[in-house]
Amino acid sequence: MSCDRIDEAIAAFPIEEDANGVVSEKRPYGSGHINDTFRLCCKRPDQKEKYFILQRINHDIFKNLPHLMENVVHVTEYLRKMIISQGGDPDRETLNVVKTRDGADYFRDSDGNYWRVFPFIERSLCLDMVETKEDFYDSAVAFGNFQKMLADFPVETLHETILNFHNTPVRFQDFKKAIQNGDRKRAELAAKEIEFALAREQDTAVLTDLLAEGKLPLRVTHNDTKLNNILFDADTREALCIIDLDTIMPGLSLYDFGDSIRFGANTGAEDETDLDKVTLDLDLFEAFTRGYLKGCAGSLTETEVRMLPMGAKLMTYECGIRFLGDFLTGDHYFKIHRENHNLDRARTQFKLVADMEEKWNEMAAIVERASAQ
Ligand code: ADP
Ligand code: GN1
Ligand code: MG
Repeated sequence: MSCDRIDEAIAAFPIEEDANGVVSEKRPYGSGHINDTFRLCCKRPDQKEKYFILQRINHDIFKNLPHLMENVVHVTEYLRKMIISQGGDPDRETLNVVKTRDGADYFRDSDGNYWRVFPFIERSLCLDMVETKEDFYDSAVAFGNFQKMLADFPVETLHETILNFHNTPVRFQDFKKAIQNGDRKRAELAAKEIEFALAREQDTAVLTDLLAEGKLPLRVTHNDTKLNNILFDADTREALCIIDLDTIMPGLSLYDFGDSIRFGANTGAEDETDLDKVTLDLDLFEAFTRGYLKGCAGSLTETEVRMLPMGAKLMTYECGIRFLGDFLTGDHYFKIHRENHNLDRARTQFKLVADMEEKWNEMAAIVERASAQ
């Protein structure tokens, strides 16, 4: 990752004054697939350290940075007030945007890159895989509660940062274009996966059709609810703060539920190469379902609840065709760290979809039991 302009970016924010120290370390941080994230350490005269997150926002993917940052600021300020009114700690329970010296929400460097800064939420943990069922349950309560907190947010003020982000039929069309225009050799290597994906076209419109028919409500949703987009309190191990707010947009609750299951209820990693390790853990599915219903506190409609398994399957399938489409067209969207990385990722998603299809009745029974309580 090139970070030529990182010093120019650091200088644009008053972080040394805020921290009363000097930036003594800057290092790449986290395992996000989209932005370039750095952790900055400021050392004070008394040797104490204060950290910040500096991010170069991916403007190939997010085309309108002012709109994106307007969403993030608007939502975090809204959450901040709500957390204060509920007696919580607004410096730990939501992200807070650090303004530039000029009072702006982001900085544009001389190469045209966009940067932003958040105070680093200290004494927190970020997990790339579920370690305990309790953690996953807590994350579910937090994501459900997040949606509930934003229930009265003025949705008309939110910009759509990526059009049709979870519109699976549109994603399917994009995938077909990727097959047509993509690399022939890669398509041969992925022939089985392409066949798997094409065979499921009939599923793609289930949720968007229900939305169009008015049978599912549009809500303010996060849209990228994987486990490493939530921080846990390192002391209490409770879910603390939901991060990565770039895709907050009007959406379906099923997107948030489904994406969490896709990532967290997988017994293997998102890029596991041994597919025998990749299955849907029904215990984790149950824990997340219970937690999410609790966090949403009765706000989900009967149809939303009934569609939870479909949310899980479609979000997993959709992510699979996105990874595979990116593989076929040369890996320009998701960061990769090895050859065929996006193909490996697509394979895990499709293995998980196949396992969900086998466990469909059990998933439905779990949802029914959880919602009856
Ligand atoms: P991406 O869009 O690339 O996934 P994220 O906003 O999710 O970027 O940030 C990447 C990682 O950086 C997160 O998974 C988390 O580990 C860490 N992170 C981001 N913001 C904070 C913060 N304010 N405090 C602590 N860690 C953070
Ligand atoms: C990306 O930014 P990150 O790594 O949290 C992607 C999600 C995918 C996810 C797959 C803006 O999330 O949609 O589900 O990778 N974010 C964007 O791990 O496309
Ligand atoms: Mg992230």
